[in-house]
Amino acid sequence: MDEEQRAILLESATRFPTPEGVKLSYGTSGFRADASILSSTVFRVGILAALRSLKTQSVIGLMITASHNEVSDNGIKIADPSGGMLTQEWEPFADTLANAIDAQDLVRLIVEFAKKENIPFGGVHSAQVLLGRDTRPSGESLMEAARQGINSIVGAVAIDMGVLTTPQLHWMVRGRNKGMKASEPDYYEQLSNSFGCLMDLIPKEMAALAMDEKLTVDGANGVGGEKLEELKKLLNGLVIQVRNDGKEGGVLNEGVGADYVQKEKVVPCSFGPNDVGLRCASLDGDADRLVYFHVLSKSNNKIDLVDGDKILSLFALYIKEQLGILTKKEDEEVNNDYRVRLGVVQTAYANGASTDYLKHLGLEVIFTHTGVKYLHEKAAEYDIGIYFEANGHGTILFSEHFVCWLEAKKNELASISTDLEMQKAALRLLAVSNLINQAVGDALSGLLLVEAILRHMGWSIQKWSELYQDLPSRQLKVKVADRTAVITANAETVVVKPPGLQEAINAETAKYPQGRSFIRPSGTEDVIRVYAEASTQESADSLAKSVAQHVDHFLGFGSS
Ligand code: NG1
Ligand code: ZN
Repeated sequence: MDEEQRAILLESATRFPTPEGVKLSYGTSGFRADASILSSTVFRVGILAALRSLKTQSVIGLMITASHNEVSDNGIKIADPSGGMLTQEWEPFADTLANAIDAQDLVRLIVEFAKKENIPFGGVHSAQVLLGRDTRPSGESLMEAARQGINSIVGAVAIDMGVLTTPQLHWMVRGRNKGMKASEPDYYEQLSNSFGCLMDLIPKEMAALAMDEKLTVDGANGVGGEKLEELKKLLNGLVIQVRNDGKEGGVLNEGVGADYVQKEKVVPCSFGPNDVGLRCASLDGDADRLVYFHVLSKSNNKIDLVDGDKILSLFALYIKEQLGILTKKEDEEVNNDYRVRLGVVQTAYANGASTDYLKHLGLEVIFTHTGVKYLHEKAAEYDIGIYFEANGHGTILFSEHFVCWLEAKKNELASISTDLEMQKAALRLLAVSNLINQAVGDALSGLLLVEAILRHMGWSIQKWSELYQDLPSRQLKVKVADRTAVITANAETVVVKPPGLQEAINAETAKYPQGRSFIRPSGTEDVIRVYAEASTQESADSLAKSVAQHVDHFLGFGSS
């Protein structure tokens, strides 16, 4: 790095002093904190994104969102060239940069890191960073901080894509790096075309059924609602009504959104007695999570939640069915020697009943740490990897090798086989691979796939929900003095430190039939999360409460 570059960095960094006494960590998905203290972090992540672009010689994404957190928070994360999350290898550097004490320290760290990573400054390729933000009021000024960070790397170009859902930005980064058309209209076109394909391939007997075409969506008063309004103009055979689109003054994530609906299991604002039985869906603040629900009764606000685990189960069932048709042995003319590897990835938060259900289907189920980056990485090891967190964050990954095989198969079938069902199965799987976001979990593409599959099966939301019965569960948060004092193992199901805490959890769990409980430090909030499951809601509540009391006793002050 030359003197001029150093001087520019030093000058711009002095404009973004760090707030006193704040230590930030890149966490489960980027940095998150109260928006008022984030400018310097966002500025520094802008620099990081430009460096990552130089290193990879590819387009990098930078998204400003705090997803499901309250509106006063904001956050920032990086999309790598594949469209996935920033490589975990660079996370420690992100932490170091964010916590550098002053401008001099920051520049010293950048120089050191750039040398270690051999980052090519001043080469033929300049850095390119795509920027997106959700609808949080703080987004605009944070975007400016990000731009200044990027611009302090000589030659770097910041391309502002404006207000987007998180998955749209990831999709664009992936598309650009693959040389594909990847604008916002391209996104809508790809989703609506592949949805149209799936709808055209619905078996005749199902297409003839009188199904409810209407879906009512809670937009969390965030970006998802307005983007869905765009998308729905291009859809045939599906009528979408968006509520909580943020235009009527509702507050982002306040009493609305996928996180609220999934954790509280009650109707979001602006849903009520008149909606009993309707098929409803809820997005989170940046539209990367999706859950479904239906209102149970006119007399209270209870819902039947159809969470990420059940979305996963629906997808798995459909994919397995299509693969079964495609690779059936009866057709002698077709070469069926390829064994397709289908994997399903969950976390410890997956409802135990969903895991049992998936295993009964004969599927390979794998567990990873919480956080999509871990699930995504695992799912990418399969020909088709389906991953979902219970909170509605997930997607289906198709390996490039498998998509090529599928293309070839489709052509082979069209020329030599008279088996129309096999041809349709190949076309359906190809359409799914185009519809469902390959970069990251995406509520909008997930929603279209759910809708197409329900139509394919001829199922109402009630029928879908009956796939299996969730075990009652409860989640709590406990504020502690230092959440890093908790160390876990076995995909976060066992506490290793502090000593004695796991034994206390075991003793509580043993008191309840079908009891299961675990704790882990949150990666996005300064809390310890407690999860409990048991045969009745009362037992799950009581188990969660006693485990939370142990956490409080071992580690800190006050629980909520
Ligand atoms: P943390 O705060 O680490 O629990 C939450 C979710 C994750 C993931 C991330 C990123 C729960 C229990 N945890 O992480 O699953 O979605 O946010 O958005 O829902
Ligand atoms: Zn989100």
